[in-house]
Amino acid sequence: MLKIPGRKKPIIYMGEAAMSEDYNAMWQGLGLDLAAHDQLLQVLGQGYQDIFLSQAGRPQGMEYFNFVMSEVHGLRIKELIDGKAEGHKVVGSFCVFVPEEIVRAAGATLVGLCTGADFATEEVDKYLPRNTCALIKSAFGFKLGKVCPYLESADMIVGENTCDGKKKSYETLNNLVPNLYVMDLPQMKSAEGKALLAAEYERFKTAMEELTGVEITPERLKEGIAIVNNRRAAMHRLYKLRVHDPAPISGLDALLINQVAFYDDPVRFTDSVHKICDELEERIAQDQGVKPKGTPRLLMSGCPMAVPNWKLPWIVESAGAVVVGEESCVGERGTRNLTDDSGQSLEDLMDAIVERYWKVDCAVFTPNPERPEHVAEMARDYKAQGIIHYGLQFCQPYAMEAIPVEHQLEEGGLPVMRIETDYSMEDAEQLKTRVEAFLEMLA
Ligand code: BJ8
Repeated sequence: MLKIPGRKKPIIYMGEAAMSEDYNAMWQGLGLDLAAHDQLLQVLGQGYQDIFLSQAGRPQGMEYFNFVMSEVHGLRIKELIDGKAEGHKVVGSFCVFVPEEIVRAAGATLVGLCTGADFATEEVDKYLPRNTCALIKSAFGFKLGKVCPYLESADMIVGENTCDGKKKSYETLNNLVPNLYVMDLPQMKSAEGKALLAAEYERFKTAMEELTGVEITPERLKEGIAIVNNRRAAMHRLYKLRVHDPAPISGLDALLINQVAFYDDPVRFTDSVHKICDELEERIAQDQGVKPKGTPRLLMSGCPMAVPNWKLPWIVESAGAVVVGEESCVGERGTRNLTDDSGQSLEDLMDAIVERYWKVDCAVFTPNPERPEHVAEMARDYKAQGIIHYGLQFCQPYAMEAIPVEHQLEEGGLPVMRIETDYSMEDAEQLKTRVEAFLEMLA
């Protein structure tokens, strides 16, 4: 077991946390199936040990993120529940289009909902067609299997109309949860589309005020914007440090930090990101890296990777490469651009929020020319030698977009490997072979 300096209690990883009695009453109170939940935590704990803790040369600052992961179903949930007792509502989301600035302005907390692992698959098959992407199935699996304390703590669950799979599955989810709020989103970046986004954010603001009983004033909205912007700025600092060769942090650890951003307290998280950045700057000054200089550098692009979806970066980095950036909603697509906080009126600040989210280049938009440009820009900035386009099986938007993205990037001299996979480990060996062949081609 690891120990955080100055912390009396040793870190207990997810699997061991399940064995402790500390949180059982809390989990039971949330309606979790304790046996299934213990089983989930054991598997996740083991995966975490094997994938993350086995890495050599990790920065010291990762201990904080180890700790958050060790308590992601424990202490963090307790914090949320304690907050609820003081009147702070919890809002769960499946998409980076849910404007956290507004949630925070209403004194509530936004959390990402579990969508990165298969669970209760037989039950899920009763509700969703087999050819549904793993991310949507996962959300249902965690609900049906009663193993997600975030979902069960949420006072409101926001489902957004993005891809057809999500949009239609929310009709079914609505029968499984008592508190689903559906946010409509545009499909085209037209003036009408922007007006829809603005109207939906306005409707969401009213819904948040009703949920919390808090009036969203310009001052409160500015505060909300500042908290979220600070976290984004910290992530931008981290991303910039990954430009260096040798890479000061592994892609796996950087992905983990991106994932933790969806769960952790944003202010504490921001401080911890800056701390690890200080350490990485020292490493860079001494030309130290997690892998030797000249290690092949890859960019990942495509579908979001939610906790505990670590499969592909793990395969890539085990094959001898380093992932230097994520063009993903759990990565730069989700954090790119700050919200302008210079406005004084509610109207100006709400407009600024719309402007910021309007730039998110998710593949559900048609057309979506910004995305290949962003991928190319990131590949150049991070000095990536190749790009892995990652799509979840049955994800039409990213599968469709992968082909033009690949053509455009390859025309610009950037090699692309397209991978479609799911959350199972069945194709791990095959993926490893393909990744190794891609790396040989880059050499
Ligand atoms: S803004 S990427 S978080 S929608 S993988 S469920 S697209 S079929 S997740 Fe996403 Fe918001 Fe877009 Fe980002 Fe559908 Fe594809 Fe499944 Fe997906």
